[in-house]
Amino acid sequence: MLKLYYAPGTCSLASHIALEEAGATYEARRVDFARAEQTTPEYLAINPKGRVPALVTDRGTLTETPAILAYVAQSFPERRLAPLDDPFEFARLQSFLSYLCSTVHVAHAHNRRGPRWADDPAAHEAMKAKVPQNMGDCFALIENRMFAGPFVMGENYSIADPYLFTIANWLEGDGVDPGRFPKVLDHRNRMVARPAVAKVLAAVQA
Ligand SMILES: N[C@@H](CCC(=O)N[C@@H](CS)C(=O)NCC(=O)O)C(=O)O
Repeated sequence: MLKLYYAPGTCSLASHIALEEAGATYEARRVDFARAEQTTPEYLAINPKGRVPALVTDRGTLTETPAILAYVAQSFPERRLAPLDDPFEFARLQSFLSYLCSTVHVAHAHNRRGPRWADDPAAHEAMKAKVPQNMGDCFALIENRMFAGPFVMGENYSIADPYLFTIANWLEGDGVDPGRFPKVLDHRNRMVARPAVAKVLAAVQA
C-alpha cells in the first residue's frame, strides 16, 4: 500500500489531496516537525533530504512534489488528473508544477528557512523582508498570465489544482493579501468545497 509522509501546513498537502482525488488506497503518516522528526535517523532512512512529502511505493520511495503528483496521475489514469495522452499539454502542466516547486515555494521558504542560505541573522531578516514582494510578484504572474480557469490548466481539474491550492494557502502568512488575486482566491474557495479536499483538511488538522 502507498504510504505518504506528511506534515500539516506544508507542501505535502498537494500530494495528500491528489491521492484522495485519485481514489488511491494509502496510509498517511504524520511527521512531527515540532519534534524535528524530519531530522531523525529513522526519517532520514526514508527520505535523506529530511523533508516532506515522501511517498513510499512498492517500487521505492518518491520525493519532490511534482514527481509525486505526476506519479499519482499516471497510476490512476481513469481519474484524468493530467492530460496523459498529449505530450504538449502534459509539458505545460509540468511547467506549472515546476514553477510552483522551484520558484514560488523557494520564495516562500525565505520567510522561515533563511538559515539554509545564510548564517548572519541580519541576512535572515533581509530575506524575510523580501518575501511579500516576491510572493506577490509570483502570484501576480499566476493570476494574470498562467491561471487558465476555471481550473489551473483550463476546463479540466488536474494535479496542478491541489498544488496551487496548497501554496495559495500560504499567502496571508507571507504577508500578501490574497484579495489582490481574485481568480486564485476564487479557486482556493472552490477547492475547499471539494469533498476530497475537505476530507484531507479534516484529517490533517485532527
Ligand atoms: N522540493 C520539495 C520541497 C520539500 C520541502 O521543502 N518540504 C518542507 C515542507 S513545505 C519540509 O519538509 N521542510 C522541513 C525542513 O526544512 O526541515 C518538494 O516540492 O517536495
